[in-house]
Amino acid sequence: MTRLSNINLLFSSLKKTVNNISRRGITNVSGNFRRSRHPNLNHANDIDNCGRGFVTTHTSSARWLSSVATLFGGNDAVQSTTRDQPTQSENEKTQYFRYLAATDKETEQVLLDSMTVIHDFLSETEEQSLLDEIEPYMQRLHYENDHWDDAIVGYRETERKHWRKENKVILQRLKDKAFSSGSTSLLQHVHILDLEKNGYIKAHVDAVRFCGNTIAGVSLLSSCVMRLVNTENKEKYGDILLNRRSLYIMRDAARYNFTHEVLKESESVFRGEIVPRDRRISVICRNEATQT
Ligand SMILES: O=C(O)CCC(=O)C(=O)O
Repeated sequence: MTRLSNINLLFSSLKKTVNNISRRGITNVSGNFRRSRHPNLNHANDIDNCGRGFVTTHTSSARWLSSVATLFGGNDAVQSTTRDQPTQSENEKTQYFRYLAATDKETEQVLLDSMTVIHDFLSETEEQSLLDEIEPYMQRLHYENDHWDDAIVGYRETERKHWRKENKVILQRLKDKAFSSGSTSLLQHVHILDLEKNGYIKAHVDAVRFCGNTIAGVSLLSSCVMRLVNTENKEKYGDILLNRRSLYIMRDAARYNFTHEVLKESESVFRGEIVPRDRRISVICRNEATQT
C-alpha cells in the first residue's frame, strides 16, 4: 500500500470514529456544565467557534432530554421543590385561559400553579436584537433529523455563554422574572433551539441530572402549541399557547410531573383555532440540577 493510501485510510477511519461519537450522543464539552451523556465518555469533541460564545452541537439536547420511556420507567427520581415559587402577578394568573387549555380541572390547577406564560414579553425590537446575534451563527448549521433518541425532528441548536450587551439586558430581565432568589444557580450557557417550519419536539422531560426545577424560554419568529402530559396518566394534559415573543416559565410540577412537547404544524391547534407554525427559535435558560 502506498503512503498516500495509508494516509487516506487513517483519515477515513478518524472521520468514522468522530461520526460515531457524535451519533452516540456524546455531548460537546465546553464549560463545566457540558457533560457527556455517557459517564465514561467526556471527550471534548467540539469547537467553541473561535471564542465567539457559540458552541456547535447537534447533540446538546441529549443532555436535557430524558426519553419518555425512561421517564415513565422512573429511573430519574421525580423531584419537586417549593423553593422557587412562581412570581406571577394576579393579572398574569387571571390571563391563564389565554394560554392554557387543560383536559380537566385538576390538571388546569396544577399547570396554572407551575406553568406561566407571559405574552409579549419581548418587544419586536428585542426579538430582532436577539435574532441579529443568533442568526449569523445558526445559518451556518444544518437542520438535523437524527436526534440521539429521536426526540426532535427538524432542528438545529447551539448554546451561548457570552452575549452582546443589549441582549444581556434582555436575558437578565428573563432571568429576573423566571428564577427567584431561592433558585439554584443558573446554567451559564443559554440554549438556542431552532425548529424548522415542519420541525417538532416529541414528549420528554428534561434530564433531572443536568438541570434544576425551572426551564424558561422565549419564542422567536413563530407561535406554537406546547403540550404538557401527565406522566402518570396520558389522558391528562394541558395545551399551552406560546405566542411569538412570549415567555414561558415551567417549574416544579410542570417540569417534573409532565412531559412537554412542541406540536407539529398539522397538530398546531389551541382551543379549536389553528396556530400557524413557522420556523421557531427558542432561547431557553435553565438552573443547575438540585442536589439529591
Ligand atoms: O423549544 C422549547 O421551548 C422547548 C425546548 C425543549 O423542549 C427542550 O429543550 O427540552
